[in-house]
Amino acid sequence: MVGPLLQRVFVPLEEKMKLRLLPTLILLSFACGVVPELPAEPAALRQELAGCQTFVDADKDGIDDGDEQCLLDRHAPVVYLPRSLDWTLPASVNWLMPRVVMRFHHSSAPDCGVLSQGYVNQYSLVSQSHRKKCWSLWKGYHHCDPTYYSSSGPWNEDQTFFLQHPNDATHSGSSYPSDWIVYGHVYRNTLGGFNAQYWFFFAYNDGPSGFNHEGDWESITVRLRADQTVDGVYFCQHGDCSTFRSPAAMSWYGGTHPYVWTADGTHASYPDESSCDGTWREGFDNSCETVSSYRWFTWSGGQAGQYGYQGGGVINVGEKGLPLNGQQFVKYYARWGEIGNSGDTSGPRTPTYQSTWDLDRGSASSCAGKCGGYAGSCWCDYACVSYGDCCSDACSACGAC
Ligand SMILES: [Ca+2]
Ligand SMILES: [Ca+2]
Ligand SMILES: [Ca+2]
Ligand SMILES: [Ca+2]
Repeated sequence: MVGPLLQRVFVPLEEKMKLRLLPTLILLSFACGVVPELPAEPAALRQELAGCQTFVDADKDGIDDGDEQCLLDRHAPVVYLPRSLDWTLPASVNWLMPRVVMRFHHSSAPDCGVLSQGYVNQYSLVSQSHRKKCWSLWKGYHHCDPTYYSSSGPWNEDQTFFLQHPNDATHSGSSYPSDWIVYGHVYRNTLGGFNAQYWFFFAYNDGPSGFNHEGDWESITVRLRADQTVDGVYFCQHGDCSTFRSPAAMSWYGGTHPYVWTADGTHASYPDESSCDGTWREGFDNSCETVSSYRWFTWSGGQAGQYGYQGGGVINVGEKGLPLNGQQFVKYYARWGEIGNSGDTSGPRTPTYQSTWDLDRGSASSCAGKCGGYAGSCWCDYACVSYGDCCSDACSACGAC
């Protein structure tokens, strides 16, 4: 007779899935109308975010969506804007879309119009398809296979959708701070804690040496340990997030909100004014300013009578393919501005398709976002305890102990 452990080794993966899904299906059939229970989170988080939980996890990352929003609000930055230097103000996706057109870039053939002004929105942005262009002696330029989609790959630099501003008036962004939205992203990190990521959106990047492009996404990421204390903050410049500061080596507002200095025109994020002013990245220029009335309080109600601007709040956009709060734009696969002569002068792609999105993300062998299932090399369901093939964090992340 073969022992249970040995048997398991020879069960094909599909069979395992069936065996493991059966109890879940039975459980679900009894649980109709009952709010599903979320995986256990560290006790410290539960205490600190008491009253936040909604018992909903629509972006399926194993973190209560209410807790995600509370974390985002708790660590939302105060941003020093260089207002006396920079004419390119922040904006939001919803502010930009009605002002632009969508086109399709064919590298060796004339571009095509896709959506006229007034027709670009959260849904149309991610539901377009367009065919490649070919050339032949008898047909000239004509559409041919394959078809490209605005919400999925594969990525092709030479055949892609992009948004285009009809004129330069939109480049200045919005002069109403209520239009300045910060896009939030919370996920499990390699420390067994959470990363709270903040994306700033500007209509235009007016960089040194002519590195200009339409559409500009910049970010910071607050890295939390498993006990929810702050490990540090990544300040990113044009996708380079190698500037990491421990809590003691940076400035805080109200104890939990990091101060960020935004560079003139490029909107890169710095931990202080001097590192911004003294870097080659900004042309060794006076690129940042520390003026209290130029502070952008990014979270709802953050300004609270202080000098500065009250922004439009932090919206949790969810995970790749699973948007929250109607932010379908996170599925948009292509570019936010006109195609330039190089990657540095083309509009950037959506944050979900930039490497920063997965900065310090828990690895595939982690149960982060995989509770009840298979994580690539180990399991995150309750059965893994008896089978002895749990991921190392199955207990802490999913309560499979
Ligand atoms: Ca979630
Ligand atoms: Ca999330
Ligand atoms: Ca930039
Ligand atoms: Ca300065």
